Parts: sequence; C-alpha cells; structure tokens
Amino acid sequence: MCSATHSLAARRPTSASWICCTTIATTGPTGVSLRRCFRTFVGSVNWGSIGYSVGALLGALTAAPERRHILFVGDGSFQVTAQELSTILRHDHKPVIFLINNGGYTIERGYLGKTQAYNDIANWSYADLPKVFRRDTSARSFVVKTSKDLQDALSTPNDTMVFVESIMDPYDALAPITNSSNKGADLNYGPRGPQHRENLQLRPTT
Ligand SMILES: Cc1ncc(C[n+]2csc(CCOP(=O)(O)OP(=O)(O)O)c2C)c(N)n1
Ligand SMILES: [Mg+2]
Repeated sequence: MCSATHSLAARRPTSASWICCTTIATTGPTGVSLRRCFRTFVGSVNWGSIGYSVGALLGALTAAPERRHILFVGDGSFQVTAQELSTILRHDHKPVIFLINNGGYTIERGYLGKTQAYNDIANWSYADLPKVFRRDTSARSFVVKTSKDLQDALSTPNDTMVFVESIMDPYDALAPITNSSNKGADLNYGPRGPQHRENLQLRPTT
C-alpha cells in the first residue's frame, strides 16, 4: 500500500489530499512520513473513530471539488459509514479509494481474539458497490491481490472515480501496529490478563 501512496503522490504532487482511516500506518517502510507527499492530510488521529474517513472524504470533496482526493480505508471502518459512498456518487465526485479488505478488525487481533469470530466481518463485494449505489456509474473498480494487479490499477485513467479493493492477509500488519495493540491489551487487562495465553494475540513477526 505504501508503494501505491508514493506512486499516486508522484502523479499529483501539489494538489492531492489524503484522507485516512484510523488504522492505516502513515509512515512508509523506509520511515519516511507519507503525509509529506500530500498537500493536505485528513484523519481522525486524536479520536481514533472508525468510519470517520468516508464522511470526511465527502466533506473534503464538497469543500474542494477541483482537487484530487485519495482515501485509504479499512474494511471494518468502511462498513460503518459505507452509505456515504452513495452520496459521493450522487454528486458525481471522482476520488480514488483504496479499501483494504483483510477480513475484519486486524488491529483488534493484536489486543485479543487473533482468530476469534468477533474480529471477523462480512466479506462484502466492495468493488461492486459503486455500481450498486449508482446504476450508471462510470467508476472504475479493481480487485487487487498482487503488485502487478496494483500496477494495473494505478495505470488506469483518473477521469472517473477509481475504487481499488486490496485483498490482504488478516494477519499482515506492521510491527508498530501490533506492538501498540499488544501494549493496549496489557493496559486493558492487566499483567495477568488473558492476552498472555498462547496464540490469543496477533503479535509482531520476529
Ligand atoms: C467508532 C469506533 N468503534 C470501534 C472502535 C474500535 N476499533 C478500533 S480499530 C477497529 C477495527 C478497524 O478495522 P479496519 O478498519 O478493517 O482496520 P484493520 O485493522 O483491519 O486494518 C475497531 C473496531 C473505534 N476505534 N471506533
Ligand atoms: Mg480490516
């Protein structure tokens, strides 16, 4: 996903804004802050409120329709406010949306319930939603599983909405994310909490 961000930023270095859900890392593998690639960064960093970003995208599109808006959102976050995609399409806005489909609440698997069903969510056919919400949509949708798929999606013309559903492994998370969840569980449940039992937490790969 980081390569996608850099690639898009390179294509639109001065006018792009980046809207982000709460669990997307804002630092690339090289430690470079991706926020600097964009003119404006919008995120719910203080409140950590999932679902915020889809509504924020609509707000940013309404405020500055002439600019290019790029949303990165998790599947769990998206499902909270997905209906706003309908409003975005009704107003004929043309953002680029990257939706990370990793089968549910990956960041929560680092607290507790690595394999528990309460961290799984319904596996919507996300890339079909522009068509569901607007019959005559011109949106271009992609389901990407490999870097080649991603390159193909990034090569598409950007004169319409571009919706990229990225399929990722539920256990694929950066170490800073899992470390922070593991620490959060220690705070929540205390030193003798259930988080220390075998295989209950998603932990950083060593
Ligand atoms: C309104 C709200 N409800 C619940 C939470 C707790 N919470 C934090 S992250 C998260 C899961 C996010 O899932 P997703 O967007 O798919 O991100 P992933 O960790 O899978 O990348 C939840 C339920 C929250 N932060 N805000
Ligand atoms: Mg998810």
